[in-house]
Amino acid sequence: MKRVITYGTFDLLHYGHINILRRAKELGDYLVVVLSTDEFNWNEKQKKCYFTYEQRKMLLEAIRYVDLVVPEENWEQKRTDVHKYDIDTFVMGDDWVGKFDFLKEEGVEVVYLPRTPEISTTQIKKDLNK
Ligand code: C2G
Repeated sequence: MKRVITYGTFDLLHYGHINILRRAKELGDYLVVVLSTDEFNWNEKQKKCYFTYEQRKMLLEAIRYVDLVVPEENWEQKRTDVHKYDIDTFVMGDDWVGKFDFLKEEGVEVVYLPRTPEISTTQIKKDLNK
């Protein structure tokens, strides 16, 4: 049973998010999504989410590729999360390339996948505000 983990805000869920979740799940049998809490988003990523944590969690749990959704509360928890959830592979979009290579020291495969072009939550908000 190969276990995969990924992190994110996943606000205004869109096909770019689905693409990374689908590809992440293809790398194993079980996918853990660590979802940024509203506080973490605001304090650490200056992101004001349209949907609350509970709403974003419910949306993710409805996706066939996702097996478990748990909260992301700080930048440091990745090092312990990979042991807590017995993870084999860590996956992020390549906008994060290199940022999490330290997880290899924890015996985890680190994979950065190409982002889906032309779609982002920020772009959706901009387009809707026109
Ligand atoms: N993503 C993608 N293609 C897009 C948009 C997003 O592949 N067009 C990927 C991102 O690379 C990321 C995931 O979808 O792997 C979630 O993106 P965000 O919700 O923007 O997450 P982010 O703010 O990058 O949070 O500790 C890590 C952070 O929590 C990551």
